[in-house]
Amino acid sequence: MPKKIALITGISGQDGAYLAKFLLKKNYKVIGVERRSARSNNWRLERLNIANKVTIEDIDIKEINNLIRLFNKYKIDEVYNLAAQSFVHSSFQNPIETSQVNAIGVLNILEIIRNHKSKIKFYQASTSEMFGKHGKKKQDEKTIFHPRSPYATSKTFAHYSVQNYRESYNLHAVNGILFNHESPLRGEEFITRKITLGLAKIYLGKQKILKIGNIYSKRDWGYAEDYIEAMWKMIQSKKPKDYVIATGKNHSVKQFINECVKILKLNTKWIGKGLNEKLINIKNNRTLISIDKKYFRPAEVDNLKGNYNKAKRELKWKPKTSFKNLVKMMIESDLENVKNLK
Ligand code: NAP
Ligand code: G4F
Repeated sequence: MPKKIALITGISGQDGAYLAKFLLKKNYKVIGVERRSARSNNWRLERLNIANKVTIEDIDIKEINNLIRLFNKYKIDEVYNLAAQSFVHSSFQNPIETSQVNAIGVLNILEIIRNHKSKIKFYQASTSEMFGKHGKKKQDEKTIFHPRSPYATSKTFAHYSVQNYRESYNLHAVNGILFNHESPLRGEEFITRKITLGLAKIYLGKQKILKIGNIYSKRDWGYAEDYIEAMWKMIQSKKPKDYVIATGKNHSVKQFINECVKILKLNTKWIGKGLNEKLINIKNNRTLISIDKKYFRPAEVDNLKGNYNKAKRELKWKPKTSFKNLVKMMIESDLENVKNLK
């Protein structure tokens, strides 16, 4: 039987790299879409030892003509659209670029699939950020969206576009509403990795202080590799539907820091309030973490916690990695990274 062909946009990102590894194991031929850049950004594929096992095509998903040529070049079975300007903070500074990629980029691909003769399955990387100011204890597929950033509004446009193409043109298109998922391959700008890398550097004497924003916002943090399996299961199901993927538990940024401190066995305490709150080293009174206004967002999503019951029931999916193990895995990986820094 010929190999199934999967197209992953955003293959150089955290999820793209893990998904490529997962699909290669399942014997897919993997085509990866990457934006051309002066420096190679394939470090994640290299870390996973799969850089030479995937075919890379240099394409920006904002450019429909190049995408059309790509879909004519390969007989694609499944598309996983993970490409995005995925950093919420940046989306406030670059709302138009964010929307061109996250909203119009998705429409470009949906249009191509609609016009294609063969049945191509489509997965869209939707997000819990769409829930925003939700007012619910837990969020599920029926929770009303209240997006709070240009990132979230652009993703909400894409989410509804997927539903609309499914209903209008019978596309096999699904939205995975994934809550935050992290790993040692997470980008350094996101808070979990910023903390694990920052504290690893402080622990090993390579940095003095870490400055961050709102430590009281809460996220439902899961492990990226667990969530990749859910993407694949979603696209395999006979009837295309949307699913929430989460752990059902959440923690604040402060709790994430406290867990790291525990693993590193640092003797610390929090002092002060508001912008003056800081984490200090009890031994020498030195500040390890302080608050900087510049990392606050014009509008915050205070609290996210997902209800993944539908995925559990229909896809037989559930998260495997606990919060504690996730933090441990990330801090241990960053201690190694920092030790190897030149
Ligand atoms: P990520 O590490 O930031 O990866 C995003 C990828 O998109 C990168 O490879 C980036 O390429 C690529 N990209 C950006 N703009 C592009 C463009 N115009 N054309 C082609 N490629 C482009 O994000 P991630 O954490 O793996 O997340 C994957 C997807 O899931 C994203 O759509 C994100 O919004 C969504 N999501 C993530 C989470 C999470 O917690 N991780 C949760 C819910 C949803 P460069 O390397 O060139 O920048
Ligand atoms: O790690 P974050 O930047 O992730 P955020 O904004 O929740 O978005 C991530 O998860 C979404 C799923 O819900 C994805 F769709 C999206 O692509 C991305 O992967 O921030 C998490 C929280 C926020 O409340 C932020 O205000 O941490 C708070 N935070 C506090 N100090 C900080 C900082 N975030 C960052 N990045 N940097 C800080 O210094």
